[in-house]
Amino acid sequence: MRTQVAIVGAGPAGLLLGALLHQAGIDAVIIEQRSAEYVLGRIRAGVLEQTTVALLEQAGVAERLRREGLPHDGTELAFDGQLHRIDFFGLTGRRVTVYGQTEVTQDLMQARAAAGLTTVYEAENVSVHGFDGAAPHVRYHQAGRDLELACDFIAGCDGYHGVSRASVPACAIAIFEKVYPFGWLGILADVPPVRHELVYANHERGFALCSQRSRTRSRYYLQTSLTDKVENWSDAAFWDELRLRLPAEVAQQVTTGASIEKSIAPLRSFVAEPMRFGTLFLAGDAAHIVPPTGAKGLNLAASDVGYLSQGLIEHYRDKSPAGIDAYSQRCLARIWKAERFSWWFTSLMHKFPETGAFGQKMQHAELEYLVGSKAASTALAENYVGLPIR
Ligand code: RFL
Ligand code: PHB
Repeated sequence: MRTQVAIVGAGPAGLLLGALLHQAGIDAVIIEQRSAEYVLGRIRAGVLEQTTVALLEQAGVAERLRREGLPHDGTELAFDGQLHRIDFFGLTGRRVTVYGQTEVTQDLMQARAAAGLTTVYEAENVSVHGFDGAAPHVRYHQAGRDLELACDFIAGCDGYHGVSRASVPACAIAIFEKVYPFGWLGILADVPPVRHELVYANHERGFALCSQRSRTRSRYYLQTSLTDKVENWSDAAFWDELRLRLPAEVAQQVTTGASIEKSIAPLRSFVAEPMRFGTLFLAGDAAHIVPPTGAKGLNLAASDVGYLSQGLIEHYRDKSPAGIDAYSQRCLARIWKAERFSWWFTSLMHKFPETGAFGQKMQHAELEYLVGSKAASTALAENYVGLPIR
């Protein structure tokens, strides 16, 4: 088999890249190691920046998002038993849209199937080759056969644990990493959200987040220790702990119910530089991870493939290497700003075992400054709604 762009991984980065290239008449095949059902079963991000929505529009997959996405003009911060609203729209003229990663993935998969584009699911032993020379290709095993996909370019959209970044010689790549001393326990339940907007709570028992997927489906998170296990948390224990970490007026309004999904995710900041190696390009979680506190992971994956599709379109249509040559630098400029914001927001909102009383006073002073100063609130709002794509 031969294609112009071989995409490894059918997460949001790979699927969106495939859709953007298809709109431009560029041929791409996606190779994914899991089944479509497995990919759709992963519950992850829930907040889209306007730039992500614009890319989904450009890819021709925003029809349901326009209908079902919930526009949010702000968010609430909770500390000291009080709620403080950050008015994104008033401060920046921009808003975010609440629409689950599962829905984005489903819309992209459906559009791909309707257009008759090839996605190989359940490919085993996927490996990438020849990206430092003239004959890049992807090898994989399926239904008892060894197969090869020849291509002009490889897009490594295979997430943090993928094969693409791991195939780059260690001497050619620089890794920057910070691991946080806690995780997030998440629960999904078919109950109406407690507030109209998201609530980020700093509490002495640990961070809590009230998020949502729709008017009838809620997503809640609790900061947990790294050694904690999902099995230790009954639904009842989760709801009790959540209510303890929220201001009384919010806690009283929480509607509880049976969980549909419950999982613990570790928190990490991670960047691999550069993001291009010959004809191999890394995009999304394959190149960087942010802690989820700023809701940036999915949005960065989208902006990466926005830049990559532009570069590839310039290569094929205008015969210009400018876009693909600038890819890594353009992505990284935006990524590091989102890394900084996610690290800062994580540091502000969580209980850190090692900071002690002084660290807690600093957090408190910063929270008060943040909600009391228009300049500080604007800096939060501007980063949360998403920095511009240049
Ligand atoms: P994905 O979604 O991980 O998709 C990568 C795809 O590549 C496949 N794959 C391979 N395919 C072929 N060959 C191989 N060798 C392969 N190895 C892997 C995988 O099966 C998968 O289908 O990366 P992508 O597309 O870059 O998208 C990034 C986003 O998914 C990610 O940034 C966010 O979901 C991060 N994230 C969250 N972000 C938020 O903004 N808010 C959240 O609440 C949030 N929760 C999360 C998250 C990420 C998590 N991970 C990675 C463990 C919760 C979790 C648990
Ligand atoms: C989510 O709804 O999953 C979500 C929302 C906001 C975040 C992180 C996760 O900052």
